Amino acid sequence: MAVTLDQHLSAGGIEPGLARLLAVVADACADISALVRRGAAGEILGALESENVQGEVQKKLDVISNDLLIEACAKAPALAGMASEEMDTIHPVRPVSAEARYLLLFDPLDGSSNIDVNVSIGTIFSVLPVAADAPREATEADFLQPGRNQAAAGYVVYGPQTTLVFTTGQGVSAFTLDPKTDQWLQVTDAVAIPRETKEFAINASNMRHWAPPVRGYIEDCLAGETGPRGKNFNMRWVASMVADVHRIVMRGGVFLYPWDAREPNRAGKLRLMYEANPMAFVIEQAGGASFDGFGPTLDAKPTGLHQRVSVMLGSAAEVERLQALHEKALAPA
Ligand code: P6P
Repeated sequence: MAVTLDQHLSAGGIEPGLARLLAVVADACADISALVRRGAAGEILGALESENVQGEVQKKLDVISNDLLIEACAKAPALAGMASEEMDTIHPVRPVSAEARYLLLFDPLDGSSNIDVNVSIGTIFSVLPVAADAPREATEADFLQPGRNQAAAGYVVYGPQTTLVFTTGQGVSAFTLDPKTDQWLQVTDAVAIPRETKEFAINASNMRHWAPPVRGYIEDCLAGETGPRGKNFNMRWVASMVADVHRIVMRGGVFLYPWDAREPNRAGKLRLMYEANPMAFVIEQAGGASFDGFGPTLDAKPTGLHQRVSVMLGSAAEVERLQALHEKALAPA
């Protein structure tokens, strides 16, 4: 009989308030999975008139998923506040419990442009500790911590299977949702990303806009076995970060959404606090690496809740090669 998520969370080694919070997040994601699976039958596809703080048109399921997570997690005693891609400002939990220890950040439905065309999407979440003088009502400043501080992070991918992958800093575990019982059943508690790979994930239509280190790296991969890499590469791009990262978590690879010249004043497309940081924590805990063009993603010092960042993550050997190319480009001539 497979280990259930509840058994895994109560087996010890995870602070009880955090374990309870993770169980609440997982239950909310099981509800989101049921909604996603219904699709058009549930009259929940399509876009709203509204835009989120990113200026992106909101899908009905974006807002439904966001509200579902807020409502479910507000009841978790360990929570002092929440932040979401879909909300301009933080959502303090009121009244704050004496047991409040954590802040929860999430992208409730990442890849939502894929919803209406039935391609995998996902939820990404990050758990940060509250400041030492807690419990008190959370402020936005409490959230602006480097990803290295995370107490937990993970994602749920709503694909052919619904799979939860998360870490609390002691390795990475994966669970699959059994739709018959709504139970999360453990697939592995020791995810390990191969150091080497022959697969990269990037939106190649932006090639002419990339900085030289990224362009050089991809050109070397495309040159194949007769080029500097001495091996042929394969390319994947789902345009749903959760799906692309999950493939890398399960079989290796490298994912890039780097800075590009289309918006030179923007560090990247993806958001640091609730996309890059949680994914970087999972990837590092599974033996991979994550780089933001200047240093490890998890060391980036946040200046804003919705700030964007360049993302290069996955198999360690490839991320190290990208870091070396960036350092060489920055080195004095
Ligand atoms: P593009 C989805 O909108 C997302 O935020 C990530 O999930 C995904 O990796 C990326 O944007 C896709 O961006 O420019 O290829 O559509």
